[in-house]
Amino acid sequence: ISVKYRKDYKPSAFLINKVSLNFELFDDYAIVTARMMLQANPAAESSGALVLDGEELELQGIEVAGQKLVQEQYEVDSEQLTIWLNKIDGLDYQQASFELVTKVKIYPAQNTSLEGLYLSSEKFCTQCEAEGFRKITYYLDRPDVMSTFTVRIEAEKKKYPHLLSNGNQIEHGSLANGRHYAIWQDPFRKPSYLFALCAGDYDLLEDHFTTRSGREIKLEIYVDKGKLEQCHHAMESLKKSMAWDEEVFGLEYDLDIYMIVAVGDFNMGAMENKGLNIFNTKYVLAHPETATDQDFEDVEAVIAHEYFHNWTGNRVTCRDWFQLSLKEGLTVFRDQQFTADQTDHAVKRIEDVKVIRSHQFAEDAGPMAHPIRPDSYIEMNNFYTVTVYNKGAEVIRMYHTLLGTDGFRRGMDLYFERFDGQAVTCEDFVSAMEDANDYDLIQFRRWYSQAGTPEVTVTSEYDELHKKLTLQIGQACPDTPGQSNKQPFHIPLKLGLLDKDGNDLPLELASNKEQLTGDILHLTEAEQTFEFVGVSHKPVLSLLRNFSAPVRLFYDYNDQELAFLYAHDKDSFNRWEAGQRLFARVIWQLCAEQEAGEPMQFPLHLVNAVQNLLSDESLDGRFKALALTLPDIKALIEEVERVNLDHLIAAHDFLKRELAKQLEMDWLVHYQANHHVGAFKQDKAAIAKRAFAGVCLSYLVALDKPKAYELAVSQLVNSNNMTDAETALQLLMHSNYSQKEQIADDFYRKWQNEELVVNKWLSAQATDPTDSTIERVKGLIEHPAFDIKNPNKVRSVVGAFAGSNLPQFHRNDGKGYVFLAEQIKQLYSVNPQTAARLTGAFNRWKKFDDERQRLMCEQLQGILQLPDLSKDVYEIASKALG
Ligand code: B3K
Ligand code: ZN
Repeated sequence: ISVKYRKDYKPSAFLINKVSLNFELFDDYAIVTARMMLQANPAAESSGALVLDGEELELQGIEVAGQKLVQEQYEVDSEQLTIWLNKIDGLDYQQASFELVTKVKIYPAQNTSLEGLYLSSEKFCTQCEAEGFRKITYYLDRPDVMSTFTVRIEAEKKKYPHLLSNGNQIEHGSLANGRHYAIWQDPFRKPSYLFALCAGDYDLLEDHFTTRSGREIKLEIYVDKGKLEQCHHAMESLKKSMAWDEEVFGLEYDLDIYMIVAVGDFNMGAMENKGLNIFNTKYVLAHPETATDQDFEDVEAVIAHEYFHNWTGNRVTCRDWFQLSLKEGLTVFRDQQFTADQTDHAVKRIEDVKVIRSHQFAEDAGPMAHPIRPDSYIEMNNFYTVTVYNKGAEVIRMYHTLLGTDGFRRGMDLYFERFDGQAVTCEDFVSAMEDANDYDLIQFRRWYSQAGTPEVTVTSEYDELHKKLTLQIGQACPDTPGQSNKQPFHIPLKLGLLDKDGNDLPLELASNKEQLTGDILHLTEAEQTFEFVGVSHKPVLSLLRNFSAPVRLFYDYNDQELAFLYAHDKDSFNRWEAGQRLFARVIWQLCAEQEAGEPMQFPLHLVNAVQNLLSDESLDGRFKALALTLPDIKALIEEVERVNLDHLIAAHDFLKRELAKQLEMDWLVHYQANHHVGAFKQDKAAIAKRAFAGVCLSYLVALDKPKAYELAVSQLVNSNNMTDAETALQLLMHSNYSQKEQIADDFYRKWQNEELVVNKWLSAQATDPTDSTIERVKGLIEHPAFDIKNPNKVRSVVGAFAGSNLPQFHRNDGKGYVFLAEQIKQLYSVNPQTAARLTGAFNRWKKFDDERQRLMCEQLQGILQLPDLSKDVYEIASKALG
């Protein structure tokens, strides 16, 4: 098992100027012939050996410069093909380009890893990022080797009427034996990871988009037969994304055609292959009867994300995989801004921060902690992480905060001007931002090199006499594997000082005025003192507004201040945040009471705070839904060194139930006012009402009363949309409702032919926190709806159980851990990537009590003993054990 290091980067010894691929597809195998023009790289040391990547390929022949190679001229092992160029007569590879032709045989029908070329419900498709192209043909499979591709595909016409690849189709025709072919040419140079091929019999939705310079682009979405009705939202989302990128970033689409193919078996969400995106069906198909409002938003966001990659990722790509955040952090930021523009900025911000707090903070504090630009990896696929993606997006957001919208745009413009058509580094991006704005980002660069979540501690002192407010602010970043003694970060801390009516007081520093720009305080040192003058009276502090940096903020708020911010802060994010802090405080207090052997006491001051928010007519329903939802247990776990999980869960449940009881009438009134029966609408107002009604219903169901169950059952049975149906299904499945088995059976019977809905059914059961779930989940694995080869199914059952069912996964008897390990064992050789994701559920074992730690480590050790363990799972399990 070998480790790859960022510091070892060397330019490729050879370049590929152009490549033509010929695919002869058959049901049980494929022949791939690759013809490429190679050239020694003038920027690299020359060598007589041409080393190509290739895995799981049956080599059938090699020719160099027209000569068939014989055995002494090359060497093949399980990962590489080495050609001894200096043993080829008359070849002056240092002076002139030369042609290489290879022919290989591969077996797509047997490829369960879903990487390379594989079959998914009788249709061929590919997934090449990060290093899957080497499972298709011998190649220099690295992102800094860019080439133009011509692709010929031939297959049986009846079974595979559509033959697709990147770029434009330049030719097609019929062949003997019922076969046909198509030839595609992509005029843009690209790395192999952006290559794609699809072949099958699909339904096709066609549309077009006119760019602002007047070019007409063909838009095509290919889906499984019978799913056309579920594609319209994806198409609308694509057009919106195209328009948004022109408007906000001045970026136009470059080819004449943009295709999306939806497949049911896919390891992740989607893939941005040039001109031919391949998507998980989950992020294409959406119809109100089968998809929730959240699904609609997710489809729109992923369509946008992949579309935005055309510039941030494809036109300008990564030099090496350590630079992944160059394209991913930036593209996530872009899709977040897009979604905010389509929906609501505050709501979107809160949702994004929830992901950071529940998942990224955990990763950053655990055994897999890595900077957004990692320094090393064993398996690159393990580094498509919330850190690289979501913390990466937070880092991009900080440029936006520091430089402003216009400054950020200037930086982006310069980035494209300098690097279009190239494979570059994060450093290149920073320097474009820096140069376009004449702004010093020396210290800011530490966000790329240091892992861990910075902790910012604030204390304040108000001087009534001189109308001065002094803030003492410290920052520190915990050690992470392989990194200690971190340097201070440049942290933009957005803040407000609220007067007693909730208005923002003007901000002015007594000295060092450059440390404050607008409402952004620049933290740059381990300890700093900021003196604000002209502060007319003692303010309430609103700190880290809009979550202006991915840090943990410590400030000793009291309950009154939090309630005040919850009611008045002009920064909606911090309004939500104040509520979360208020709830969290209560939960930790309830834990302390249990620790002390005392009964839990509900603090009545919460009733008023919640009631005020509940009835605030000026607030958006989605915001209210978020502000009334208790903090996620996963995020709470990250607030403490070690957790007594049983107490935490009991406290969380207790608070939910008490709030439900104390405000029973309010929940009911608001539920009835917002739950809509009648014709389905999906405008902003209707979506907001559904979200708000859903949270009200969740409190009602927490009462554990027949009347409340009746409401949920009636919502489920009478709903004409999946948002209401899924909310009710989950609430019932997670409750003590006596007839939930019946509910589950009816739901399945109704939706058994809609795979994506069946997945909701699976995960609603897998996340049931009650005791019988473990047995039920074992049953689900045997259910005909389950298929271990399908990652969506695995995520819906095993992923949901281990990731979102804390009470049952962390059962005292260890059965939850045994179950997960058992599934990893079944999966690691079938699909290493998905198995590795599941293994990550053990990463936070150090947070728990001794007995749970022991039980989790036992399973991790067992996993490490598995024969022929994939390096994907090995990396996660071995790092977890440290
Ligand atoms: N770039 C792909 C992710 C590829 C993951 C490879 N294991 C999707 C995306 O981020 O848009
Ligand atoms: Zn991406």
